[in-house]
Amino acid sequence: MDFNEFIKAAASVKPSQRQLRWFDTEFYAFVHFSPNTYTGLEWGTGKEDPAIFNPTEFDPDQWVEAIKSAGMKGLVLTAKHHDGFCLWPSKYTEHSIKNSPWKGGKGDIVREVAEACRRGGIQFGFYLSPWDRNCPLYGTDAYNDYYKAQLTELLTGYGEIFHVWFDGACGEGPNGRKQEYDFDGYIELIRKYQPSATIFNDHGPDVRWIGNESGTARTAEWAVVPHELCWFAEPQTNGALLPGTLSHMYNYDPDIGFLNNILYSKGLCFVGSEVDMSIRPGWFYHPEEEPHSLERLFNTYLHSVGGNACFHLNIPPMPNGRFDDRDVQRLRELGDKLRETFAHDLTGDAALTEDPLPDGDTQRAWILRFPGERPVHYLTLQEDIAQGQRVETFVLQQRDEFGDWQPVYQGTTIGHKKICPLSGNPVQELRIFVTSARDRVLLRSVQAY
Ligand code: FUL
Repeated sequence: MDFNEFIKAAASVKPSQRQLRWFDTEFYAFVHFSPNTYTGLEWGTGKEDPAIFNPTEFDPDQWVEAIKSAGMKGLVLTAKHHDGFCLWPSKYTEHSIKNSPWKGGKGDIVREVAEACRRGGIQFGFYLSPWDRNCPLYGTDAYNDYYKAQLTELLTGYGEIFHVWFDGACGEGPNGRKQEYDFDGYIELIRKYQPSATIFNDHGPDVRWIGNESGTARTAEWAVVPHELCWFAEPQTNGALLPGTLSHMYNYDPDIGFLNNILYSKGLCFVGSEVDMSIRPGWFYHPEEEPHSLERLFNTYLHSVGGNACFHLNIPPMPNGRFDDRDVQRLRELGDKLRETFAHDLTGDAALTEDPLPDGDTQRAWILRFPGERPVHYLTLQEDIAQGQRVETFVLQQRDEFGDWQPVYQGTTIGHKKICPLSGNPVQELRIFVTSARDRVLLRSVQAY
């Protein structure tokens, strides 16, 4: 295999249907709710008394309404966090809401949230923490069976699931033992019962962790990554171009997917990244905390959804089971800001024509011409990633007073979506110049706001 063949193979690593649907979801909510909501902890001990869990004003419709007001299209609930407490009446443990005072032990939070999502027209998913500080089986093979039995309850009893979230957290259980997780077995079960659900994990198979919880995305974000990082995903290329071994790589490395790394990878796979962050400092509710500023959340949106990733934003309910009014207000403000910014696409009456270049494959350029001058604050580009992710670098240009093209934005990757902030000064023509790519560049859309 020569260099060109290798790069073309990398450029045609493709997402599955479920990954394409996940990318189009773009922005969805996380909800962290457990005994921690009542104790103020972030990681429960597993010894909490179920009697403390009593959300007397629980109102999942209020959650769904607030989530929708921000423009989010799904909700992922902590069905079980590290403390092992189940928000549904699992047959396999007593450590659940069935021993709480809420609804006399007859309630099911997972069911009510799933139904509220369906009523509200958003997708539902769950987080089932593999780390369990309550289950006495933890640290033995029998725990994997316990975990799979719980997974099966959630996969078969609550309708369609869009996203299943696992983290890699693996601490000690109640007996001081650590667990070897049977992720292959968990994944097999999810594929069996919910084949269209995407699976999040540090190492794939479908979606990977961006590498931090502060909402920081990379300048260049690749969804085509070494199998050495995402070993639960299927490799789609066969062998490395260069001898040697890929250096150790983890989710928080800055250059995942870069050329200098992938040349040493024995197989590349498609795994997009998720930016997960809480609206407040903690994942669980702490009354003294305030929601992050509108500006910070809006910027995180621009860098995640607009940076070839999805944005998974957590909102923690209060002990009474409702979202805090401060969070509800911030979500509404964020939604208003996003609607105001991206409501009116200016390309409706514009012409997009190709500006032929000698290479014409890995370098392509288009000119976007408006009938008159338009104030463009954001230009949004999408690659047709169903065919693979290809663009390495691009530049946006505007004509100067002599009619020559001058750069106004320098970009790296595009992928599912790139949102490029511009000055907002009136402009009649913009040139999109892809300066390097791994194979023929295919755009899915160009929009201006
Ligand atoms: C991590 C957990 O340890 C945190 O408590 C939180 O749930 C975060 C989203 O994932 O792995």
